Amino acid sequence: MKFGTKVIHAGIKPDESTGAIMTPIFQTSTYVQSAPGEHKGYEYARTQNPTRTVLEKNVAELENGKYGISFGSGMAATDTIAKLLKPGDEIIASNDIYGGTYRLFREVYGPYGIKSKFIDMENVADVKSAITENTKMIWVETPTNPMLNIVDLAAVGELTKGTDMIFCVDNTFATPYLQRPLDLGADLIIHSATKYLSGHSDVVSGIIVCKDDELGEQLYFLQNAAGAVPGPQDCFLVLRGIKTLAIRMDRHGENAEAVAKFLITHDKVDEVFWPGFESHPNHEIAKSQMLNFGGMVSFNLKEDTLEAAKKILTGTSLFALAESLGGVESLIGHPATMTHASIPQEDRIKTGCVDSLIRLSIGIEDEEDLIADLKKALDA
Ligand code: P1T
Repeated sequence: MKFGTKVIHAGIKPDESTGAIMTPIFQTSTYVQSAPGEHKGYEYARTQNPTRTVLEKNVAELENGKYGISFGSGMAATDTIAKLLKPGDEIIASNDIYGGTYRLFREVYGPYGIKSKFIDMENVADVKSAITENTKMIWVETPTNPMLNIVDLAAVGELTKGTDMIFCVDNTFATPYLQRPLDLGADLIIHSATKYLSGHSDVVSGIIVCKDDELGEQLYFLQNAAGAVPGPQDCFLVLRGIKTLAIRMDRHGENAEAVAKFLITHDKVDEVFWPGFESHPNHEIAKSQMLNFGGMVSFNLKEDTLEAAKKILTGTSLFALAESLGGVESLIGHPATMTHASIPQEDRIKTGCVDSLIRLSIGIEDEEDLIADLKKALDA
């Protein structure tokens, strides 16, 4: 099955009892047993839920994985992965990363004795030299949030192959339509399904995918033991969103290209961060590991002040000022004060996340309207 067919059919069958073509929302907390321990594979809804099972199978197939383990948010998925580690273990993560992931590793797991090192991963030699005998996890975001740097997944896969390090990729920005990290050597994929997978800004959800039996078993154990599971209605919404993932990502990518090419011509704009530009430091790697360059574009202003950024952030009409990304509607955000405020200013600025940096989640509206909206805000 090709990808555009898989999003609609993988892991999904009409409901056996009614023929309903859409996966029913099994809004139940428990299941009746015919005798103690005799049941239909479902005992208690923290442990299993049929709507959730379909979502987990579907996303596992989209990522070319074997196991899908879903959660109530992307952060709950990340938290579950961190629970695979023990005191003394070390995580090496991209220094340009979603602020909440940074906060979780540093502020929640740091006090439990799990160290995290945040490094620039654009050059994989730097990842190699950061590895110590305590390194147990390499955590990659690519494209990164918010600078849209690209990390060479196959090269990191070579580094971790045959070692006890877990190579985890946050594939939220790319989605399995654009990039499939398990094929390039990753052990785990995590998604904030809140974003492109669901695609309509109406649900908070997360999922992990892996191929390895032992990791799959450990993660299902943690999902049930710690219980940060998604509700069935949220699973239904993510499943429904995924059906249009391929066509949405094509349009997000085309619109992002048009917006990036417009921004680069504007006098007030200093740099535009979009992996599709030939001048992007890892453009060739992006081209080789992604189908298109995704729907995110960041840019900074020649006048690098919060005040200058605020004028743009409050000057658009179609682009709504809001956290999050990956929905059909376009959003404009200010990483320094919004999504990345939990990263200390000094560390943030080093990665390029300066006060005038503006992040756009490009929706699937008509590109002319998006460009006109940005032009109006920039010209004002
Ligand atoms: O919000 P939640 O579903 O818990 O997902 C967390 C998360 C994980 N990984 C990446 C790459 C993310 O971007 C996020 C959430 N990000 C935002 C809310 C944001 O606006 O960047």
